[in-house]
Amino acid sequence: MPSVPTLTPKQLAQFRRDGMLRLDRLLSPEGVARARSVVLAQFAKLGLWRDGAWNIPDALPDWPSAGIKPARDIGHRHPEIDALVAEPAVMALVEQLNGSAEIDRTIHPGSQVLASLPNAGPWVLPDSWHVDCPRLPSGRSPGVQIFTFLEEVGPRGGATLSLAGSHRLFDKGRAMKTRDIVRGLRGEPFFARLAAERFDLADPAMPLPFGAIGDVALEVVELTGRPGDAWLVDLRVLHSGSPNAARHPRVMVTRRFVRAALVPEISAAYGWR
Ligand SMILES: O=C(O)CCC(=O)C(=O)O
Repeated sequence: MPSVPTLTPKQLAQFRRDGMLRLDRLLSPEGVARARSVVLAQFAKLGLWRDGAWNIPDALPDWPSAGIKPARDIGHRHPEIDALVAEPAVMALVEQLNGSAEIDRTIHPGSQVLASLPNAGPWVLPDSWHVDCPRLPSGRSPGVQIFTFLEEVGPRGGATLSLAGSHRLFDKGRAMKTRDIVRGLRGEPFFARLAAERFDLADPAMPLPFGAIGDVALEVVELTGRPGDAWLVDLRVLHSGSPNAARHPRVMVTRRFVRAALVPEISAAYGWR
């Protein structure tokens, strides 16, 4: 990956269709190493990282408990983590997807660590689909979210799940928050299947559900990857945490890049003054 990449027409078309795009080795190994050592130092204070290896207790949490609260146990405001998700390569792609360099820093000010201890019995689909920004009456995308990895996250390893294609649902010319979107989806057979059936999908070879609502193709995608890989995801895409059936913690970092020009519309959609 060049230091300041540009998305190809094929990648842009994929992003428009799926609302998400995976970029291998987007982030610098040095930046990843700095962020990883800060986070592992926090895990070490909790006794979960010792002598260069995970030290996982026998008694594990049960999903949906993650067994760790990143805000409390790791903290979100680490310059090394902020710097990782603001590397020039990231900012160049965010600008290309957002259509502007101006990022709002009030609604989602900084980066966030996403972490969970192994916590799965049978691996089941979560039922907490949500969006982090409302649908806007203009139909425009509020922005882009990056997800990246400080440890390798494989299938069923607690990755964030995203519903590819869901950014193209509900272009209804009105504001919709998560509650309205989920209510609107309830009668749809595909969504009812996601919400009601508690599949046991522990075998990573089993495909996750895919289907359609009207002419919008949808697929549940696990945002898996290795340190340095990243996913860029349209902020309209429905997503959720998922159980971690791996033997080690899931450690990811995310940041939401909200388009500054849309803050008035987002504020109005939330009903803020
Ligand atoms: O992967 C997770 O723990 C959930 C991430 C999420 O819901 C979010 O970024 O809004």
